[in-house]
Amino acid sequence: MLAGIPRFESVPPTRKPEVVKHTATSVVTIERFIIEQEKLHPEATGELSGLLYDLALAAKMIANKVRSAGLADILGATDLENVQGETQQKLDVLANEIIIKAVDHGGRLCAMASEEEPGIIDIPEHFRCGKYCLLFDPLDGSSNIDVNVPVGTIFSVVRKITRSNRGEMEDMLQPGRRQVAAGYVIYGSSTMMVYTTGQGAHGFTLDPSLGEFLLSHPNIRTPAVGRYLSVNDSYHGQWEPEVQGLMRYYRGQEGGRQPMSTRYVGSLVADFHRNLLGGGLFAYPANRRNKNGKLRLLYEGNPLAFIVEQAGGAATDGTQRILDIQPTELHQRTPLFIGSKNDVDAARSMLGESPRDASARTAVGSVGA
Ligand code: AFP
Repeated sequence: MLAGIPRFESVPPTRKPEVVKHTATSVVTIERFIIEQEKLHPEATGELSGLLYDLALAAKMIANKVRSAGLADILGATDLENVQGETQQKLDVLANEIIIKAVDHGGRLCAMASEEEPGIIDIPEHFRCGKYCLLFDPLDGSSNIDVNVPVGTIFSVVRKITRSNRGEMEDMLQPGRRQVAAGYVIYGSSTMMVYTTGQGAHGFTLDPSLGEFLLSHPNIRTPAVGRYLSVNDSYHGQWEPEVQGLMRYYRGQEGGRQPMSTRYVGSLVADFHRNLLGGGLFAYPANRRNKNGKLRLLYEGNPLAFIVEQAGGAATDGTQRILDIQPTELHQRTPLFIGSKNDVDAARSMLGESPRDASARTAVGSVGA
């Protein structure tokens, strides 16, 4: 059953608040919801709304491919490697193409960047350029595809800041706090798209019989204290001592916190989505081999941080808010601690101070549950 009634906050004073109502015969499609949100901004040109529809369409096309992955010849690896030196899965390549083709011609974008491509993806010459840049991870967690584990698409939208017609590197390398929209799609037991334009985080479930995303999770709020801890424990021996201490805190072995339950899919969108709805902390800390962790700031950290903050949660690299990091390169990696606010605060408290400062540890006991 579809839940709740979204209430829009800041509305222009001359207009009554718009309320999208669910009744037995009235459902709220993602298109309708985007239009209602756009009305809250009298200055809006519709370009961002158009881009979000295009992304929803791309998501439906990818969902379709993911669903039939075992039937068509699209499982398994290609003989290509992406820019991170990782083997590209066939569905990764397909999802990348689907997104590019869904958004390159609408006149809304001036440039794109994908986790699967080394540099900026230009808008073809014969298409008009718009004022937004799109950064995306077409299919995250793709090493899980062959074993039917949920995977996801993640996207981030920023406004062009340079005067050039086509987007430049400077446009792409903006801190996450400048995002105008961000979202993800999870291809799981159902397909869901969650997005924010800075007015809350809202979730839509794909109704396969209608082929439409319908509002199912308006105004998502994530619990302040998490139940789940999502981290790959096999790196324990490679973590710095303060990260090891933080994990002991989450497990209730130090600092008096109620122990968290471990849940790790190894597919970021799946882990993040569960924690967003149920409360939890996802961590991918730096380790001795990967000094900046594994996850990418622009395609994973920033969009998910924007969403989690809109839902009342937080995200840090351990020393600063993810959304405040000034990127220096497209494929930059970042340590990531993201999820329930009190649990992220514990990471800030324990990791932001000098590792050898004993008082840092005692301070943590007062944070969290
Ligand atoms: P793949 O896309 O190569 O499967 O990587 C997935 C991912 O980027 C992210 O979705 C997971 O949270 C993380 O890597 C898992 O990494 P570990 O296997 O090192 O735990």
